[in-house]
Amino acid sequence: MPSLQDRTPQSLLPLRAFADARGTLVAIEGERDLPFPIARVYYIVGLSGEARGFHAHRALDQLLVCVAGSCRLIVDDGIATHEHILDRPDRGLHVKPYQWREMRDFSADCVLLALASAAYNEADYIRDYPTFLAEVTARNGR
Ligand code: T46
Repeated sequence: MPSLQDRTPQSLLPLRAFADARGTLVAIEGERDLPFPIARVYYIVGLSGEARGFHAHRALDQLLVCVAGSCRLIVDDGIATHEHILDRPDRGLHVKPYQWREMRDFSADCVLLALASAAYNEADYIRDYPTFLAEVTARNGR
């Protein structure tokens, strides 16, 4: 069985925000603000409204931040599913290995930033839900 901690719904991680009369600067350092190094940055823009994701990663950790606009993130660990609204540039969600994710309900101005722990590797993706469940079940020894 997964540990209790693994099964606890994730809360959004507060990020270091420096606000003054000019605006707000948000700083994120790998291994300081996040429990993993940052090896890759990508962002998703121009969203059509079609949902994205529908996969899990075997080893990748990521922090997802809606730096503009909002979206809904659905995270499924094979046991429970949790929904999160990302709508603040100073809050991020740590999405961990073996968490199936779906992103939906993007606002027209949504910019979704991802900070990832490793370089892009298609072999790290599980894009088939039955395979995801089988691997999670095997990992959990169920
Ligand atoms: C994730 C969610 C939150 C690359 O060539 N390099 C990259 O670093 C990435 C992330 C993607 N790609 C290519 C692979 C595909 O041909 O970009 C194309 C679109 O990727 P994908 O369909 O995987 O996009 P999403 O939005 O479904 O998923 C992405 C990330 O891939 C994924 O790791 O967790 O955002």
